[in-house]
Amino acid sequence: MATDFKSIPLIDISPLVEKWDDPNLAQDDGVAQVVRQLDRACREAGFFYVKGHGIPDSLVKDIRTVSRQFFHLPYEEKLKIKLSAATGYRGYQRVGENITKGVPDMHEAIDCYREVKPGMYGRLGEAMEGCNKWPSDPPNFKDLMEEYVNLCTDLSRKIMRGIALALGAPVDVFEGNRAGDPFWVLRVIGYPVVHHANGQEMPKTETDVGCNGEWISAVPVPGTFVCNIGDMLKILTNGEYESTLHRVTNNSPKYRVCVAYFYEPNFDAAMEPLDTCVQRTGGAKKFESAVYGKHLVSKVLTNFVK
Ligand SMILES: O=C(O)CCC(=O)C(=O)O
Repeated sequence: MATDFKSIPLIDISPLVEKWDDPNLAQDDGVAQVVRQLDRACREAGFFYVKGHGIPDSLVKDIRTVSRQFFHLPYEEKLKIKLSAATGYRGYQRVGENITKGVPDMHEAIDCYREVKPGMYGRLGEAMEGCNKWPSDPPNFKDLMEEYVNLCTDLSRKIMRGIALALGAPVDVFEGNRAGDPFWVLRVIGYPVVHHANGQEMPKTETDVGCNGEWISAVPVPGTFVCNIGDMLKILTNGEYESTLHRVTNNSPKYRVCVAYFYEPNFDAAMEPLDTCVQRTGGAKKFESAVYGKHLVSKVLTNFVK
């Protein structure tokens, strides 16, 4: 549970990234130190920065550039890849089309998911069936994003190995039937500048993380990624780790882009508290079993203005 943290921890995960498939991972001193830091960050903040992640800065820079280039295109051009039920909820959405907790979000975005072939998950997966909608302009957008997704998926698997050890669970507890075939989500998000009635722009803030009724700013730290815990990990850990409320406001005088990658369980996996975590939290399951795909579909079906 997020407690009284004052800043978001920064963890150098390079020992874990280097040794993630070493059979003696749990015995390595460097890895053990990373594991302790992950555990503390997940327990106290629900958020952490990672450095030493191995994803090249040059790729991150290119991802940022093509995202800006896409959002800069005329609206009619962006609409060529418009998101709808027929596209499996993949593609472009205009500012205000996405709704969070009943309130329209002040952003435009391209939503992408692991692709779903017809019939792959039966009735459960029908709403998400489809291929991603990539723009033809900029021409290298699709290749760059696919490369980025692959690297983020590999990196997330490594971090989840560290989190498995932090929980005292088998190192591969988040693989196989749980998340061996992760249903990743990628959101390429653009936040326009918000002008106020008197024409003034507000002072710059970034992503904020909630702690005891206050907001802590997640300022960008070069060479790092900000990671946060999602609802599925909260269930799996029987509430040992909790997802922390956060908000994003673009009060800067510049258009802001964020390419958010979400590492999710297998689409058809039943999420329920891990035995290890149930034992560590008093022996009673605090959450009912929930199929991830069902949770996702109900969210997606209520996420957009009609
Ligand atoms: O724009 C950001 O910095 C983060 C986006 C985010 O948290 C989200 O899409 O859930």
